[in-house]
Amino acid sequence: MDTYKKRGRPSNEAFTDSVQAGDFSSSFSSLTRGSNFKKKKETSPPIDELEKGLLEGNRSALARAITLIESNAEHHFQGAQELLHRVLPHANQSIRIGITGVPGAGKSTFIESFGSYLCNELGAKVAVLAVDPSSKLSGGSILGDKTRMEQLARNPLAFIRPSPTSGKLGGVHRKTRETMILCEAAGFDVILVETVGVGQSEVIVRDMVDFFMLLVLTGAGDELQGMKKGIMELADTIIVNKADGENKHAAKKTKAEYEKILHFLQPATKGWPSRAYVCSSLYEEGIKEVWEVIQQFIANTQTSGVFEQRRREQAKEWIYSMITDQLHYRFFGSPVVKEMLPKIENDVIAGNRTVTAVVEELFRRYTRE
Ligand SMILES: Nc1nc2c(ncn2[C@@H]2O[C@H](COP(=O)(O)OP(=O)(O)OP(=O)(O)O)[C@@H](O)[C@H]2O)c(=O)[nH]1
Ligand SMILES: [Mg+2]
Repeated sequence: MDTYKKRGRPSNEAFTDSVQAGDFSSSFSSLTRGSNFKKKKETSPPIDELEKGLLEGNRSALARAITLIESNAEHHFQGAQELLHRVLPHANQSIRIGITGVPGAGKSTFIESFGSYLCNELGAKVAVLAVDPSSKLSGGSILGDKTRMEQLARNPLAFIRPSPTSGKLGGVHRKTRETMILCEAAGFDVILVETVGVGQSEVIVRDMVDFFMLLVLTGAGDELQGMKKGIMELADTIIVNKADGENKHAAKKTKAEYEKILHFLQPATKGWPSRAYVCSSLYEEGIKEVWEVIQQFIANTQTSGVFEQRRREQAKEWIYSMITDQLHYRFFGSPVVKEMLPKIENDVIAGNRTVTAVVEELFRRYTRE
């Protein structure tokens, strides 16, 4: 997989994904403009046009389709699902890569270098998504990401999308997975998902990608102590970033220390012993080597069948996470639960009733609703 044959029509338009999540009406107005479009109450999105644009690899159609997926409005939900249904046969063909690491590890800078390498050297179409459950505001991390991926954002083969926010029709989880489908349908070859490794998000992302990498920094002694073994067990490779200037030597030492630990851990992917490497995202050193590791990973796991097996398991896992999402939103959104909760809290805090008893009653009333 040295070079990429372009699927769909290559798109030469400049990166235009400036639409904020939730702002759907303004984002698709250009599609309806000129077609007797009178200001009426919000129209259903033009699914046919979105589908066509998407399959042609048109990035503004992709941006609008993602906005539709991200919309929390009920009347967009059906359209979004219809669109997904139609493009589903064109999905599933990209390589999905997750990148995690503590804030400041250099994830965005790595993606800038790595993504540019894939686009410029291999002619690959690269989509960048972010999962940031901590971001409450729509497009919370776009500013940081766009300034740190300036070069990539201007690349005609790249597409960058900030974190979606959650809402009653499903959380960040659903939106990111569905966004991946849209990107694949639009002919993107590689999907990079950035997530801050500080909580649950890395587990969520591990469950939606083929290859998962952990970016770390030098000064390992303390960090290695503090780092949860769990996150290392999720990683298919550990990359010690910022291996440049005076830090180069320390980075190599850190790499050796991580390798020692990895040796004792259960590999994240069956049959693939995770290794550590160094790179400098800022100076674009070691970037090509990371891609070589990924290629090797793909070749190995495709041969062994682990690649396909993981995708099948992920699809199954998706069902259950959707169910959990739905239960959560329906339960906490129900009027009876909303009404009962404050009183129940007081009762428990005051020691008048047990938690088991109140939760039991809550569910009884909820299911009768
Ligand atoms: N010297 C050096 N600095 C780097 C390198 N990679 C990133 N940096 C710097 O480290 C800082 C943080 O980089 P980001 O790419 O924003 O880190 P991040 O992991 O995406 O951070 P969050 O998105 O906030 O979690 C920036 O000032 C970068 O310029 C590198 O390879 N070498
Ligand atoms: Mg970042």
